[in-house]
Amino acid sequence: MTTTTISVPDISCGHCKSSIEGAVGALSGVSTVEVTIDAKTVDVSFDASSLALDSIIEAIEDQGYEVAR
Ligand SMILES: [Cu+2]
Repeated sequence: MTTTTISVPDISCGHCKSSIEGAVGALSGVSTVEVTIDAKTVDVSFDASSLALDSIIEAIEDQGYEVAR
């Protein structure tokens, strides 16, 4: 299992948290996802053999957020 922290500067409220956690959590291969609103980060644990980090980033971007790469 791979754990990574993705920085998403646009995160500002509980709506951001639920939409990002919902989108990333729906990806097959994701074990856990937690958005920390104050830190504007997304902590993700996922199976890197079945899911690429880019796919996680795309899922966040599809929700309308820019990811700091
Ligand atoms: Cu928000």
